[in-house]
Amino acid sequence: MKKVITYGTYDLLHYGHIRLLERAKALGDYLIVGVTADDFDKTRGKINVQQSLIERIESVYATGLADEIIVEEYEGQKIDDIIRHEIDIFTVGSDWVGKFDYLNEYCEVVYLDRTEGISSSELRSDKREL
Ligand code: C2G
Repeated sequence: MKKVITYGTYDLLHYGHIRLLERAKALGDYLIVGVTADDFDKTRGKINVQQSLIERIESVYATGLADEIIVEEYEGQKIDDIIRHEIDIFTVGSDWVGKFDYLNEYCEVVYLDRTEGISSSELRSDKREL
């Protein structure tokens, strides 16, 4: 069984996220999605996340694409997860090209094309204008 893992905040879940999850799922047989904890997002500069961790997990769950959902809480967790869950493929959108090459030591790394024209940041600013 080929196991795939991907990570993200998934704030205000949109079709860019869904397309990413669909293609991640298609890379293997079992998809694990790591949803970032609020505190972890703050440490990596994401300070304007609108939805709580539970809401973001529920959105990912509702896509029906994740076989398992975990929470990403600390820097360096990806390596631990890949080892613990015996992951074959780590995947993430192309906005991260090169950033996760260090994981090649532990599994295959695949960058999927990011969907143009949609982002959580834009949705957050639209919300502010309402
Ligand atoms: N994504 C995409 N197209 C978009 C927006 C996002 O393909 N228009 C992808 C991102 O590349 C990522 C996933 O959807 O693979 C989740 O995006 P975010 O919620 O913005 O998460 P991100 O900050 O990219 O976190 O440890 C966290 C991960 O490194 C990724």
